[in-house]
Amino acid sequence: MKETDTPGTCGEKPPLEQGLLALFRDRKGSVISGEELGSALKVSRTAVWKHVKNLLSQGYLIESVPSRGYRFLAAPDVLTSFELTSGLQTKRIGCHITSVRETESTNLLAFRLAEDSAQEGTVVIAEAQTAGKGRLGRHWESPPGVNLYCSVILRPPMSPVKAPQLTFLSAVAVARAIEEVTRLHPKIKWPNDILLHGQKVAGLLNEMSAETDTIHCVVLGIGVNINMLREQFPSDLSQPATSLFLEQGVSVNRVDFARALLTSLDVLYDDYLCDGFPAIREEWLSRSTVLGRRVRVSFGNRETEGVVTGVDNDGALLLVREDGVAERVLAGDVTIL
Ligand code: BT5
Repeated sequence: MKETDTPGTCGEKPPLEQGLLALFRDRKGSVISGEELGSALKVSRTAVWKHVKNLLSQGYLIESVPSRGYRFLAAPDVLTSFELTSGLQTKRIGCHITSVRETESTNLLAFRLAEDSAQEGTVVIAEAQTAGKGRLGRHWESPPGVNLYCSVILRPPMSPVKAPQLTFLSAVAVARAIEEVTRLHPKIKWPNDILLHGQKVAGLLNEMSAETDTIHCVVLGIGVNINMLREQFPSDLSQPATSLFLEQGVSVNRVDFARALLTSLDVLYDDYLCDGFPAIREEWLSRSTVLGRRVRVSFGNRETEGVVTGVDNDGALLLVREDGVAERVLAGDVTIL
């Protein structure tokens, strides 16, 4: 795995600190003497102590055991590429991680990297967004240090008409990650909301750069409310919202969540490239809040109502209206009636 923390970023670590952390990780829980650490890193014991102090000031918990050495206890819950890549075993997703303290929108930054020929699987993660994007020019509230804001660059060898299928893939990946890290059971609301007890906990914004038959890149934008507090939500949300913390009453380690998400995206994307959309659609439908329900879909000043019978290969919602006419809806906001 490669990692970068671009300038003005979180956790840009000098090689010595990285080396120290790697040694601590290998022997987590045991005491390692300053002498052993120093000779492994080819520096003096005083230099080891100086770097341990630096790590302590960054929030790492390292115990000094008198006349024996140091014991690594825990890493801080910060989304640095260094923390995210340690222990991440994926084929494509996270092959390169850029983590920044703050950016306008991780999707924008990911597009810039993609134009600069970033590899498939490159991930951009920010601790905060100053202009987080929702769909149709809407805003995504992105306070620092509590949530996950990430964008993943894909370059699937397929026609652009299939790109909406990747929104379904990312919805299933988020749902699986939530189930892995918490005891909660999320539901998916077409097209891009993840709900807990009917309230929005995550949103997806997938964007693409393509020509007629070729995808240059797809950017999967994923925002998950992890430890966000009630008072951090704006009062004018279009639908009720929540966070994992608010639903389970216990905070969630964001690094663990991010690793679980990147891993589930990796597995699903690999399956998708081999076997196509059917299995993802099945899982999506089994987690859907709308299947079999009467809904209203609005798009601009157009509205339609009907009972949901499924989704098709283009990601369109299939409805049967009250007059028995079947409809295919490609975009819009759903209200369950
Ligand atoms: C979405 O749009 O749900 C897509 C959100 C995608 C955010 C991620 S974060 C990483 C990546 N980088 C970006 O810049 N974006 C992506 P939409 O369905 O249009 O929902 C937007 C609406 O949700 C807003 O108009 C608000 O009413 C509400 N909202 C805003 N912030 C929210 C939050 N943190 N949690 C829940 N609801 C929110």
